[in-house]
Amino acid sequence: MSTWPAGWNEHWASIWRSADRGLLVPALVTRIDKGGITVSPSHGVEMLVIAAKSARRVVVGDMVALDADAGRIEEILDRRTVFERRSPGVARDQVQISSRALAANMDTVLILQPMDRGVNLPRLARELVLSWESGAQPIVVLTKADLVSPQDMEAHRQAAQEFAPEAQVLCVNALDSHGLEELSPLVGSDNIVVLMGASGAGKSSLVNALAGRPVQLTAEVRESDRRGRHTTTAGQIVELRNGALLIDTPGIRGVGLWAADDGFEKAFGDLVEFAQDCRFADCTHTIEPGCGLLEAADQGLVSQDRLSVFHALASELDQLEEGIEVMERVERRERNQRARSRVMRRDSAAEGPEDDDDDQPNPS
Ligand SMILES: Nc1nc2c(ncn2[C@@H]2O[C@H](COP(=O)(O)OP(=O)(O)OP(=O)(O)O)[C@@H](O)[C@H]2O)c(=O)[nH]1
Ligand SMILES: [Mg+2]
Ligand SMILES: [Zn+2]
Repeated sequence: MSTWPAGWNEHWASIWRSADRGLLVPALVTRIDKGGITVSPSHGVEMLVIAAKSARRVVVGDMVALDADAGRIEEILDRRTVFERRSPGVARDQVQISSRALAANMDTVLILQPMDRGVNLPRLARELVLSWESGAQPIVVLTKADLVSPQDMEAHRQAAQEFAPEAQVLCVNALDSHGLEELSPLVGSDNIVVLMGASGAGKSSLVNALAGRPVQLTAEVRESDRRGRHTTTAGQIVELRNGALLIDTPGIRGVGLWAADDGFEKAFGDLVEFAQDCRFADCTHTIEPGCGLLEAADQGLVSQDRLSVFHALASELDQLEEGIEVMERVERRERNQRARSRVMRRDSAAEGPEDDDDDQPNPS
């Protein structure tokens, strides 16, 4: 039995050596659910632990420093990559804006979309922006190939590829191992691979197919609206025989963008190139004459769908940025107010009648 957690390598070893962590031991976060945080300090060993306040925002895939006796995570080691989205449940116009990490340290993000419902291109674009921003390599996996005709499959593949010019797009049938010929080699040993996608997209089915055995629960999607049932409720790592680590995630409904300048530029790299031909430096690519992007669309080099998703996501990112600025202003003001009122209290205490410092015996 190895004394290191799965996924441990020279990268982590050198981070570990860079500080004195005393008796703490490294561990991999393998599962997070309502019951708590599960970590693995070495292959085959799992323990339920809590997290110190500073390590509260731990996610599956994190490498941590563990106080094994106390059963407490003391530190999250610097993440190599992290998939973050905007925190759900916060109205868009509200001042409070925050992000939520879903997984860390993965090399690859598999973005799953089922073909039987038709590929949701706006959603795919969001998932690509966040994946590129995470620092990991995205691969688009269109699932349920057995439920569509070969012609439809090819059409879906092409549409997805237009939205993912820099990523590989694969079609799979997770219920038949033949459907995985293209994908399996991409899930190599020493790789950490996270599966993202809506509930019912087939994430757990694909984990089972890649593992070659049923390790994750799966469930039928509802007939009425074709929605998934949120069968997977926790982020969870599954280790494959070749040593690859798969992170199965609960299906997420909305994919709110989080600050993602680099991710956006990467996801829309082809359009950014056309935009370099725009006559005006501040072109909004909507009505301007001499707009490189609109010209490309006219020539059929960019589809109208993609152009409108580009505009929608760009303005969402702008709004997000404005919102964050407003929030920071408000926070700064509140901080200043609190500091001022502390000073006032101190001043009035210093001047107040109950101040009888003079009567104290002089310590010197
Ligand atoms: N025909 C067919 N059905 C599939 C395929 N992949 C998944 N399914 C079915 O789709 C349903 C949902 O699959 P799951 O793997 O549970 O989906 P999930 O993405 O893990 O969903 P959540 O855990 O709710 O987020 C199940 O009934 C699967 O059997 C596929 O490639 N072909
Ligand atoms: Mg699942
Ligand atoms: Zn333009």
